[in-house]
Amino acid sequence: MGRLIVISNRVSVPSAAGAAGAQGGLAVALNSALREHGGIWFGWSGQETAEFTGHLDMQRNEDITTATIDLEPQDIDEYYNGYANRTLWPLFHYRIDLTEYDRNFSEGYERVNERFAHSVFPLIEADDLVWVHDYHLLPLGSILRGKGVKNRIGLFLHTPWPPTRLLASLPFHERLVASMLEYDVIGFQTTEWLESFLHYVQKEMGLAVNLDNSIDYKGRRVIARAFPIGIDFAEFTQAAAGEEAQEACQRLKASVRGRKILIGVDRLDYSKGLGERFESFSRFLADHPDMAGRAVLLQIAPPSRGDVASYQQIREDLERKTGHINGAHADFDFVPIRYVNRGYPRSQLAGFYRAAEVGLVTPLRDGMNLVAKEYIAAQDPENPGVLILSQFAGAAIQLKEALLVNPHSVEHVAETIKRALDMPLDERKRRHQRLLASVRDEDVFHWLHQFVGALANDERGHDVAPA
Ligand code: ADQ
Repeated sequence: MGRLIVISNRVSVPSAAGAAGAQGGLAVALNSALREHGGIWFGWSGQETAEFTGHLDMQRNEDITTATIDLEPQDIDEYYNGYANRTLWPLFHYRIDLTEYDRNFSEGYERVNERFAHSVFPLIEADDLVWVHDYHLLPLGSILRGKGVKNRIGLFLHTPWPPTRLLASLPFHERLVASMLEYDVIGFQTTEWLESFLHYVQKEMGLAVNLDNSIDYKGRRVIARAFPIGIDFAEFTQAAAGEEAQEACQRLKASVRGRKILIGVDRLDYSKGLGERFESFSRFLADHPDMAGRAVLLQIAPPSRGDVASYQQIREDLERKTGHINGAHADFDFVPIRYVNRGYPRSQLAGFYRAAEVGLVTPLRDGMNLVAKEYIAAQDPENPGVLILSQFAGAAIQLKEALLVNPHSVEHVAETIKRALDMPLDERKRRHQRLLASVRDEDVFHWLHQFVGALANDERGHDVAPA
């Protein structure tokens, strides 16, 4: 099998991103993938340049070779802050109210995808498997095909795939999806997103879907499948057992002086349901006066995409809400919500998870959600905490023994917090055991092998005769 050429919007090696904060799940997973396979990780450096030259900055860092390009300010505005984060991200998270349709955005998106293709093209050798990631780069495969790339090219989408009727509101949606059919493999986090995609292909494009979920299109066969992403379980459990984690766990526990801890860890994003979560916690405190002063919510939320107005808005909303709730429930020696806008090293994060009796993972919509899996991996199996998980996170399909909630229902979440805090040890252990098995068995390497296996498999993906 050839090398892997991984292509994603940003490139983030551990030493550079490390404790620095908003290191997304994608970064964590891809580092593990490249270490195992060798190859190159290509993407945007995060830097701007006055004029795009296509110059590649190649570096080798902790066994991983990266190649990055700089983009022009207009590219960053229109492609990254624009089409990716003001059009596709909200649309793919069912937030049509926040979705902006701007012709400059879509032109910038096309242009930057062209620029990515132009720069990565010389790096691709005959046997390489090309693996494109996420909503920033949906048309990249078809642009590479236009340049004559015959390699196997796969796409993995980390976000949900929206229902057909929502996607149909996107101008030129047909062109975007048709370009995706130039991949050999298209991977989704769950069968729910996969089914939405297949529905679109059938209803909007009039294409037939074969029994194995492959689609024959213009003489090629593309396979669409669900590949649920996982965490680096071994690394994470090791981090959780380490000294730094234990110290973080003890420090957090000491700081709450015997109170119960609920934890939330999310990028500051409107899709994560933070406002609803804070309100649910407030409702829980109001409904259970006996719990007043006895439970603390630690919400860690490093800011992301701060150049986009909806992210500035959610940040302001949450600050206001935190102040309001703390004002209503605080006492001279107690603040119910600790709201922290910074990143932590993974070992400390693991310690915080372990200290918490309840993990609150309540996104309104999420492709998968790795925090839910990290919370489970970090628990003490002899005295585990309880995971409260949104039914709208992709992870809910695998983590059925969590307490599944509707994050929009403040009452339901509030009641579920009570139930979690009251749950007897034997039930907590029983649920945790099953959750742990799933997080352990379907880890990031499982995901990697499944996807790369499907991508490398010529038998299932070979070209077919034009219809
Ligand atoms: P994200 O939306 O970023 O990822 P998630 O899967 O929860 O969401 O991953 C977040 C990662 O960032 C976790 O590994 C978490 O530990 C880390 N993190 C968050 N806050 C942190 C902090 N303050 N300090 C340090 N680390 C922090 C996207 C999709 C998800 C999908 C992933 C992977 O939106 O649905 O699960 O990609 O495919």
